[in-house]
Amino acid sequence: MPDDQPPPQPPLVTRPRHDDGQGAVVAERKTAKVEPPRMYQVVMLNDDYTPMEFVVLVLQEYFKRDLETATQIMLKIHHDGRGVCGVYSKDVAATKVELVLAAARRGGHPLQCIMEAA
Ligand code: TYC
Repeated sequence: MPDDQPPPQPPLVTRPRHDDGQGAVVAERKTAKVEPPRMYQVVMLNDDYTPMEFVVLVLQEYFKRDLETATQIMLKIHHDGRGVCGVYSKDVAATKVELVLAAARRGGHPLQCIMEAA
């Protein structure tokens, strides 16, 4: 299903109901199935220039990680090339990416951050 589309409506069914003696027919819609919202992981990418301390600060500030967890995530990114900072609804993930990129720009670092469907 494309991402921004509302979920498809179930078909309208018409069936006779409450015979009121006048031949009334009531159209009803079966209860729509509600899907849980899609979630998105915010992924940070490694580079050779952004200081490790800056990445740890970003993980603490924008992803609410404690120092130890932030350090582990930073080292994972450093070694594997990428790492998940957190998983959020679409709007929250997009905002986090913007905030991280803005902070990196302000600091003059090439840090890259993306979001991916979880
Ligand atoms: N590789 C960087 C360094 O050695 C550290 C780093 C970690 C950069 C994670 C980006 O997302 C990143 N200074």
